[in-house]
Amino acid sequence: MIADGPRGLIYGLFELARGSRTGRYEPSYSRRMIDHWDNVDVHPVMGQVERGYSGGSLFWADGRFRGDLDRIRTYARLLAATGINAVTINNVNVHATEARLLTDRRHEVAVIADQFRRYGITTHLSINFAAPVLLGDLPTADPLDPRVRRWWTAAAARMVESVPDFGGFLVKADSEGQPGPFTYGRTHADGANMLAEALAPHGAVVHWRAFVYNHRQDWRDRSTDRARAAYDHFTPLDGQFADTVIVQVKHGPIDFQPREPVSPVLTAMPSTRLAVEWQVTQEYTGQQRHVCYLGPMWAQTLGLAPELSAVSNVGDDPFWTGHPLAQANLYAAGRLAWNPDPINVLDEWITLTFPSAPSTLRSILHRVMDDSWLTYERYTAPLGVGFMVRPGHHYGPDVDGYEYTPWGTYHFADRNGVGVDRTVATGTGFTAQYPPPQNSRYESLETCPDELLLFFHHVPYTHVLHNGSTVIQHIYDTHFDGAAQVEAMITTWRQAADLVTPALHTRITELLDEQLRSATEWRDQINTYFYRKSGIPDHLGRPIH
Ligand code: GCV
Repeated sequence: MIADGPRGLIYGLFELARGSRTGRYEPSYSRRMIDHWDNVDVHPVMGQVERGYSGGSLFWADGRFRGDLDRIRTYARLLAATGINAVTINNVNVHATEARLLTDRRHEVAVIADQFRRYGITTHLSINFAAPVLLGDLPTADPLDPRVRRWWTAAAARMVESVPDFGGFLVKADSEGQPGPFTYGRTHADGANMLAEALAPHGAVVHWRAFVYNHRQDWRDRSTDRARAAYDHFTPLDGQFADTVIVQVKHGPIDFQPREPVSPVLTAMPSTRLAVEWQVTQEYTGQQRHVCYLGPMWAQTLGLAPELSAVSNVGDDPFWTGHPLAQANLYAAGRLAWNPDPINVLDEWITLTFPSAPSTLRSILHRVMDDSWLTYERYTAPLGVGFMVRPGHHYGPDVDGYEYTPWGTYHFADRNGVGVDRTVATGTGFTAQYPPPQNSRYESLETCPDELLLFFHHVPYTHVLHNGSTVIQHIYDTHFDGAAQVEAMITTWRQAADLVTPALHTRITELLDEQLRSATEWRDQINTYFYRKSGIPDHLGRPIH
């Protein structure tokens, strides 16, 4: 039963980790980190947990430390059981109250770290790069200013007094309004190395995020491409980062969309320690109201970096993850970082979470979950174009929601065609960031994979895909199919009524109903939008509003 699923998961995994079944297990990734986006204060827009869909924070509520140590310990045990060995406890967007976790609120970090330590997990902290200024101590946060360097050295030393095995800092700098070294004309290597200098004597590290881009773009400026940004900012700095700096790179070049190519940064910085970042919390993949098992998507980046950081999907919800089946994503993140073989991960999760499941239940879960990522992809934004979500909260369809904003996530649909030209020949040149043979594979319409076509190319609606369909017909077909697949998930899940607890069955049934409502809305908005743009009817004559 999944209500005590975490318990089943924990016991089962301890057995696995001990190697009692098939011998010795060793992790493939050295550091396997979960990043919380938990706030201390309730943020007026983002709430207690930024992009959190599982209730409140395990650590803080309304500005106070919750002090529920039992729950934190149980959570630590659950994470250790999946193979996680590091946790960053607070949001990368570090606001004024959260900045004080580094200083006068560090005892809270210490208490949390005491719980994680019992399970071999080190505790890390997100910091605000301008903390010396924000906390009122200095007039500057210039990383080359000796006063600033002394400030960070002292802050790191005090943190280590409180948390002797302190893991280090996570930094989002010069990104989406967060401060950073650019303010002082310094590079990201200058900024990261300053923090590394403060932490290294204590054996602690800096995770420095590569998610740096201009979010004030003009759609007419076709030379600026958000997909290019991380590579353009970071690859010139390869070899300049200290040994204890880990540059943390989102798995795709833009922002956790359901389908993106693998970030080119992951293969372009051979002299830098890299971590790949996955978003376990389902911001763009159904917000834990939709079943969307992400193991197969993440598998695309396995082996490209020695470390993993995964954004948590856990909160104080009784099922931990809001949607009970989203536990599988948490499990997959830890498990794939331990052993990057995606084949049996979902099956393992089912075995460990439902230890006495009859084969009918196993088969039901597989039918509902196995292809759920592809199903989600079918009824949302087509062919890799991404970002057709409602602005702000990012749930549900709004094709033009971001099209006339400065965020740089355009699809460029007009009456002739759709997609972003990122070719060297006629577009932003992004394809050149890939090494051969991927660069030419993505550059050419002949070889670009269908599922990424609109990420790399602007094409007419009548463009013929490798599968023989046209772009417009593919849009109609996938959207009708995707919504129908959700209906089939509901029918399948009904058969589990007597095989799981009523509470679990009801929760999943309610969420599947919402998934169908939402998938239908996606289907109808996308199909109508592209029918009206293109004027080309569905050749099967299905209803388009
Ligand atoms: C924590 C996306 C999300 C933001 C998030 C950001 C990031 O843009 O919408 O909520 O901020 O990514 O990864 O820093």
